[in-house]
Amino acid sequence: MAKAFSGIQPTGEIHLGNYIGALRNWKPESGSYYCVVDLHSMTMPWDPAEMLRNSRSTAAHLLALGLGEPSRVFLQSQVPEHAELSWILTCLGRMGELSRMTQYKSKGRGRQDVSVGLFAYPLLMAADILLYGVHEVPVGEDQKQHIELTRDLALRFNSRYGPVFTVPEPRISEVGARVLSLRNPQEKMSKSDPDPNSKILLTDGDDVIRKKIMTAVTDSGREVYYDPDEKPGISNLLEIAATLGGEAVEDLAARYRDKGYGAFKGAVADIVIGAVRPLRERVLELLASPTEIDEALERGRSHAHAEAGPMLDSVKRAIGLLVP
Ligand code: AQP
Repeated sequence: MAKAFSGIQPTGEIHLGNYIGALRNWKPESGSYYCVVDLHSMTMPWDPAEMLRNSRSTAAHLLALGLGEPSRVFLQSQVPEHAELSWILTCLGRMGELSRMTQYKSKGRGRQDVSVGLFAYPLLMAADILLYGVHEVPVGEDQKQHIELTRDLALRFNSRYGPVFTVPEPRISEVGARVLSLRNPQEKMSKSDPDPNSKILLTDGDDVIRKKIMTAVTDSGREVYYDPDEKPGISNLLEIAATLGGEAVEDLAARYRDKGYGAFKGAVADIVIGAVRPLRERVLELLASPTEIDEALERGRSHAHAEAGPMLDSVKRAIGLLVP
């Protein structure tokens, strides 16, 4: 398995979209790094106490998934090479290509009151990835464009200054790459959505999960089949249950085609509860042990720094900066 890098923002609690789209594809391979990208979560206004709480909690989720060993989990802000390489890439990136990023277009374009960080953060994301020389970046569909930018920057740098960077590939699942909000299946499930019923958290109890699924917004009609345009709500539930239950979407849809939405939603709830319960138990156990989290983060920081430092030195030598 190729070594991988990926990151997650501490902008709220981890939800099923994060798990299905990204985390379940993160493997604890030696040489892989999984990062709580706290600097990314500063692109929108933030609350310092929440930032601290969410950073630890996000790290606890990653550790509970077994990603701390032999791969590493660390906090982005604790490895200063990320911010430093980001500046170098800021001078290589172009206004035009950053203006085309859909996340910036949806949240910030045309507004004067958003941060410069919202425009520039894909360059920080490129720095995160390129520091570790990885081939693979397992992410959800919404990050595809940012990985393409990362590839362009790596190729541009290598052709101007010499072959320093590995050019990474996105790794995106075919099913479940874009899990949708349970309240509005036109939007993706998102940590920063203020409606708690829009998302299932990995720490939600069985009853809460069942209630959120039973009340999920679905489409008109009563037949269960997969059609993301005509039936986005039902298709979303099909994708969720198929990925977690290890079944093909078509087989699941065929079994419930004529059984009505109520029976189908009940079955989806059973599958989700069965998948989330063991994760929740591990996360809660770890959250009760902050010293264990901090010690794992310190080990992660030290490994990440040991790898990122020499890479940044190579970049600096290539571009004509004096390395002390
Ligand atoms: N709904 C989703 N379906 C599939 N994958 C998803 N990811 C995020 N949402 C979905 C993937 O999870 C990883 C971490 O992404 P993130 O930290 O940006 O998560 P978020 O929930 O999108 O967080 P925010 O703060 O709410 O961000 P915005 O406001 O931008 O939506 C990534 O690999 C991502 O693809």
